[in-house]
Amino acid sequence: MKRIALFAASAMLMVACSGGGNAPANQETQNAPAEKEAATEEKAPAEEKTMDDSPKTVELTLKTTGETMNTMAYEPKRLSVPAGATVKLTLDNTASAEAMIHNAVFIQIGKQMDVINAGAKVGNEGGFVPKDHPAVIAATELAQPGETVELSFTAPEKAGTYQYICTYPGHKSMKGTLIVK
Ligand SMILES: [Cu+2]
Repeated sequence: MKRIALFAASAMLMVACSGGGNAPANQETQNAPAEKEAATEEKAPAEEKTMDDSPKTVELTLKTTGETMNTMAYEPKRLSVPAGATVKLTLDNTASAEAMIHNAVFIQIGKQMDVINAGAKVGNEGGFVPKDHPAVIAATELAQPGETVELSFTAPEKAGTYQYICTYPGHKSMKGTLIVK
């Protein structure tokens, strides 16, 4: 009880010193609108997203690493792009071993073997890519060891999980996940 009484006394002193307590009152009214603004700002990005029709462009580099069938892999194994974005992809084949010929084929999830089997029928001249296959979104040319190839494509409009795979014969262990947001 004594503490409360002391506190009240000192509060009254502060009010007296600051000339009627105007300063603290002003601070409170200034703070309140700022908080409201912050709350509105949080909602703004979602609105911008739906209102912004200008297509986004993202530039990505995908490397292929490893010198053997056992170690060959994509780096990174996960890519993320905005839905509907223009994707400018550079596929950098860092290998030097002869058998390390790779591509990157973006596909609907779960269709890896369908696309690989259809690609095998297309053969080397077609880069082992069945371009008209319904599960194929986009595909690079084959990148020879040490070579870099480029691909520009439009990301799916539908957010979700997709895949990228290498359709060169025997390379089914090469796969990555494409996240469309
Ligand atoms: Cu490959």
